[in-house]
Amino acid sequence: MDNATLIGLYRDMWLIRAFEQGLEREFEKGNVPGMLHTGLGQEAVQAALAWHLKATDAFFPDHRCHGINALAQHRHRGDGERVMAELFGRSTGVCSGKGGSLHSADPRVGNFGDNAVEGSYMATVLGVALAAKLRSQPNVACAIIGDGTVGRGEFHESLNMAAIWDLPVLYACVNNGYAISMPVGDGHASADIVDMVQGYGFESRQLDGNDIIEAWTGVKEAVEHIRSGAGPYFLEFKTWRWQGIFAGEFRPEAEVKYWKEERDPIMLAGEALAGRGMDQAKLDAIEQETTDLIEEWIAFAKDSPEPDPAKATANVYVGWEVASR
Ligand SMILES: Cc1ncc(C[n+]2csc(CCOP(=O)(O)OP(=O)(O)O)c2C)c(N)n1
Ligand SMILES: [Mg+2]
Repeated sequence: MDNATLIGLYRDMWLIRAFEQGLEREFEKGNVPGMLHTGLGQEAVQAALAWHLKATDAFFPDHRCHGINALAQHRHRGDGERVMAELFGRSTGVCSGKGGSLHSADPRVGNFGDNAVEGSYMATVLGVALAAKLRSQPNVACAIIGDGTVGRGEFHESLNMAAIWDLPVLYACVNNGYAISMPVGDGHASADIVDMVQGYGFESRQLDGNDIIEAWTGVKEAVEHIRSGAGPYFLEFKTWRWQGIFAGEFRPEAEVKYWKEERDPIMLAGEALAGRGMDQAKLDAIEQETTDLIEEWIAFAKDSPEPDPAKATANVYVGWEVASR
């Protein structure tokens, strides 16, 4: 990886972290409605995916994917602040404030949205992939899923159908060690998800999800494979999320310390850049610039009007409006 790419990814990871930390702060103040699952600690996975996916591809984000949603919006439309406004439930949001965290979508940037039923888009992604294949488009349809999704029926139905129809699907499995507080090895037949995928007969690889160079290179190879028409590809990113899913969740103290202090993906990328001769002042400037940009996005969201109640049913169902409500 050349220096310019590594610096670009370092910036993207800081953008994600600043986005999530700003969001978390505002959530704690009561300014962000609904629930909040952050992608803190998993920035390298999202930055690597966002780098290689084009606006003409499709990705289905999971519940921790504000980062890739914001990066795609920022990169392809120049309006990342509209993802922030969506999370604040404001009319300027990408879904006019109706989507919030879990339903934030904008197909113009390739974001086909999440929903509250974990694993459901493992089925939907097949349709998007089949459409690309029938139209002979070199597009990738990507499902970003947590390790918890592996226990759902749709997971296996999806992998089987992608295999027999040779569909251009990229499965990006974020194995962060737990589904709520269930360790992966307790909830699934194998703690290494790639081992379970072998039987479907297509390419699969396990990557260090906290090493941006390994994650970026792995996604690059997978995307090139899919665009060439060679069929589906499964990537398992081994990583760890900083946030427990609820306050009472138990994870051993030594484990928390290890992942935060020794395996922070941004810290590791900073060390790699320092090893290539980049001075600390330049790294600090990237952190400051991205944090300042996110504060502008938060201010935009806060200054934006609440949605008009008269439009509550607009764009919910195609061609169906309840004007009287
Ligand atoms: C079908 C379904 N079952 C249960 C839930 C409740 N739920 C929300 S997040 C979650 C855990 C998901 O774990 P994982 O996929 O590993 O993602 P992580 O939160 O670790 O990133 C569960 C069980 C849900 N949303 N949908
Ligand atoms: Mg998990």
